[in-house]
Formats: sequence, structure tokens, C-alpha cells
Amino acid sequence: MDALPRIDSSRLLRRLDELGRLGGTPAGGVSRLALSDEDKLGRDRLLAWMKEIGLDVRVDRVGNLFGFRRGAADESPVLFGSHLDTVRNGGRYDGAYGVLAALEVLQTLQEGGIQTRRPLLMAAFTNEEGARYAPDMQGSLAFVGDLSVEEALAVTGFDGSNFGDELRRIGYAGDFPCASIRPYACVELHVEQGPVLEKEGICIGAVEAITGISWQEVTLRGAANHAGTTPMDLRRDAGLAAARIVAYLRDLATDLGPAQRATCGMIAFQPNVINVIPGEARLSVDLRNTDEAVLRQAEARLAAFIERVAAEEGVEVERRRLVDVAPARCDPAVVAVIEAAAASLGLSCRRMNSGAGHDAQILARHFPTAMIFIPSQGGVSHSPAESSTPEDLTAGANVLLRTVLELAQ
Ligand code: HGY
Ligand code: MN
Ligand code: MN
Repeated sequence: MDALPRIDSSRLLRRLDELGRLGGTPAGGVSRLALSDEDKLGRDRLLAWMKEIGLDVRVDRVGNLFGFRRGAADESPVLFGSHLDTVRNGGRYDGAYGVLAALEVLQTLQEGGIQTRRPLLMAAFTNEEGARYAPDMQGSLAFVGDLSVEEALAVTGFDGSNFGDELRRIGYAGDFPCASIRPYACVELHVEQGPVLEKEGICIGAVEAITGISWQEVTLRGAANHAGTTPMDLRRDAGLAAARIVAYLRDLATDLGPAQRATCGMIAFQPNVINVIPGEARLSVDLRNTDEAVLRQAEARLAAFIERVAAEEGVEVERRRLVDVAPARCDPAVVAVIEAAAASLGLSCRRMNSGAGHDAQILARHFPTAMIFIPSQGGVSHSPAESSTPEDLTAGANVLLRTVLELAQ
């Protein structure tokens, strides 16, 4: 066994279990929507752990949490971390794993008395998921300067709440300036959230590209009317128009090839009464592809279909763009460091793309960035069934430790 340190596996697993209970749901999942009381519980816990291990803790103006560890040289830091917020009734590893593994890496270095040349900076970014406030990756967008603090604080959530008010309410409206740190390199450790590594029996994924994401809200307005007295050919049924659009998404994705994804995750009818033809329907559309040209083609074809359905069903349509994040390429040099770290631990590793969006794709726009994946059991995520084995969770954290040490020397 070489002289390099290894993380404390039982401590990492214990913290994952403890954090997973903050905002835990009866089905064994986690709901820690951004800036909710449950998110505050997770933030408070992480801050306490960061302070316990002696990190210099900072909260920035959009609530991003940072733990800073000095290096021998006063140079730009190596940044690593992920996010604490989750989707509704999601899993306990999406985001939390990358944050707690980062904490574990720093504690291992503290305990080993190992000083790196570059400073180290762990991060937990605000509102990566976008489940309550769009855009997703809101904290990392503000961190790199692609979203102003004013814009971020002004966002109105799907629940009608104001981002800035909620940030103040949970006590995380920090004063550390956004867009003020320029990392030397960034690494995000994350569960794969897909089936590839498990299916191929590979321990580590070195991510080369991260999918582009297009989110929009489509509102259709027809005419509420009586479900019994209104003949089928005299309706302006917003609900039916919405249903046709949802059904079209599958055909659109199938037609554009295996890398295309299309999802309607939210839909609502007004007045939402059993015997009233919906006068209004509102639905979300999430389109993804790692090939930007195909993603734009998907958007254009969907727009044309929506116009056609609106004309045929006699409804008006209003579309609101919520997210437009281009696919990101990871930095080949950082990818190579990840592969070498896996190899030094005798772990199988393959290069791959990410179908999920991540803070890393925002960081990658400005700084050399890459991601480390570990297998997700059954490829499941954004669900209480999300899980990874203790061996894989430990292996990924050790790869993160070695990757950070290599980048920081
Ligand atoms: O939507 C995503 O892909 C990520 O989980 N936020
Ligand atoms: Mn995530
Ligand atoms: Mn997620």
C-alpha cells in the first residue's frame, strides 16, 4: 500500500447517514428543497462540521458555503464540492455525497498534517437542483459571475416565494462577494445517477462532457366549459392540448437519437375540477442533449409542434424560458488526473458523459474542471431508491483525495 493517505470510510458513511435524515421522508428519501427549513438543517450541520475540523468558513451573497484551507503558497485554490439541496423526495447521495466527501478529504489532510502547495476550497453551492427556483445551478452561476446577485435574489419560485426573502429567512444571506474567487482547477465528485458504470462493472467514471439543459414553462389558455354539455368539436380544451404536447415529447426524443432526453415533470390544469374542461394548462419541459446542435433542433421542433397544436385546439400559448445551459466539455488535463488517481488505487475507470446537469458544467465555462462518478445502484436517482455501495462511496472519496492532492501540489 503506498504512503498516500486514505479517507476514513466509516466517518464518511456516518455523516451521509446523518445528513440523509435531515429532510428525510418516510419512504427513505430526502426533501431538502433550496432555502427550505430542511435545507437550513443541512446547511447548519455542514457548517458545524466544517468549523469542527478547523476550516475558515465563508457564506457568500447567494448562500454558497465555502470551507477554506491554507496552502503553503498563496496561489489560486483547488475547488471541490457539490450541493446540499435536493429535489422533492429525492435520494440521499445526489449532491450530499460530493460535499461530504470534500469535507472528509479535508479532515483526512488535517489529521495527517499534510499541507498542499495550493490552498484548498470546498464548496456547497446553493440551489443546484432548480426544484423550487429556476434556474438550476443558481449558486454556481452566481459564483462564476454568469448570474448577478441582484438577479439571483429577485427570482420568484414555483411556489411564489422570493429567493432573497427565503435566503434571509434561513439566515444564509452572507456577505462574502460572489464572482471573487478564481480557482486553479475544480473537481466535483457525484453519483452517476445512471446505469452505465454498474452495467459495465466499472468503479469510477471520469466525466468528459456534461449535458446541455433547456427548461421552459408552457401555458395554454383555452375556454373552461361544461364537461357534459359541450360537444367535443366545440371545445377549446387546454388540457387536451397539454396532453398532446406531453405525448409528443417521447416521439421527439426517440426521433433525435439515444442521447436526446425530453421530460414533462410538472403539469397543472385550471380550474382542475372533474367536470370542467380545463381553461388553462401549465406544463414544464426539460430537454437535454450533450450535442448542442441537436438540442437546438429539439427546441425548434417542439416549438413548431406547440404552435400547430395551439392552432388545431383553438388555444393561445405562452412559453417562458427557464434555463438554457449549453453542454460543457471537461478539462482533459483534469480528466487525466482523475484517471491516474483511479489507477493508483487499482480501480477500474472509464471516460463518460453526464446526462445529469451539475455545478461542474457552470464552473467548466471558466475554470479547468472535471467530475468523478461512482456507480448508482439500478442507475436510479431523484428517487428514495437512489443508492451506492459503501465500497463505491469510499473508493470515490479516495479518488477525490488523490485528485485534489495532485492538482494542489
Ligand atoms: O437536473 C439535473 O440534472 C440535476 O440533478 N440538477
Ligand atoms: Mn446533483
Ligand atoms: Mn439532482
